[in-house]
Amino acid sequence: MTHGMVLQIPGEPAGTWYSLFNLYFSLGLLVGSVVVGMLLYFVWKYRESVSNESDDIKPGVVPGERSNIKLIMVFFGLTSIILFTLASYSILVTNYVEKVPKADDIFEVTVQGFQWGWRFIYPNGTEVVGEVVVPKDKIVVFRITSMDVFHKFQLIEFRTGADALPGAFNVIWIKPTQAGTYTIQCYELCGIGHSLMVATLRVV
Ligand SMILES: [Cu+2]
Repeated sequence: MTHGMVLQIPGEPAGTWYSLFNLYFSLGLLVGSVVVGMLLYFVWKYRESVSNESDDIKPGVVPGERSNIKLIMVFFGLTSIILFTLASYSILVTNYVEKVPKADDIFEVTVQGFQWGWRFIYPNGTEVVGEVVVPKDKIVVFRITSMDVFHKFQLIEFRTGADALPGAFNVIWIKPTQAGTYTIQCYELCGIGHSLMVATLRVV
């Protein structure tokens, strides 16, 4: 949920996804600032009026021995560190999101997608279509399948979801930390009623 520019994080794994986004954003901002800063500096430094008088750079002439191996190695090193950081953290986050965390008290709901709606089956056997109610501050697991064609079960605000396939179960998890009402939507074109294939996730 966004209210203006303030982002409300409803729980996990959305919080962790945002931390990954923030890492990419900060490092991208850093690299972008350096590149644009250097670009502007060189545009100023090697502008025509100066280079004609005091510098050996001439338009259309390749300069001679001007490479600075130390500077090149510094930039190579910094680039490697940045790329290694992004790659490692991306792998950690992906593994974290894909694996249900260990917990004593897991709330598990079975999800059946059908043309065109979502049916939820609670641990005690109760079946409800269109709305699922789950507890706050607990690991909630969704076992997702389909009764007909391919669908995709997506918890939009929680930034997670999985394909709903007939004859198979896909498992996702969330840990809500904010009570509220959230949107479930089918994310795979599944027929004429696809856009109406919404449901509500209520965290209490
Ligand atoms: Cu669908």
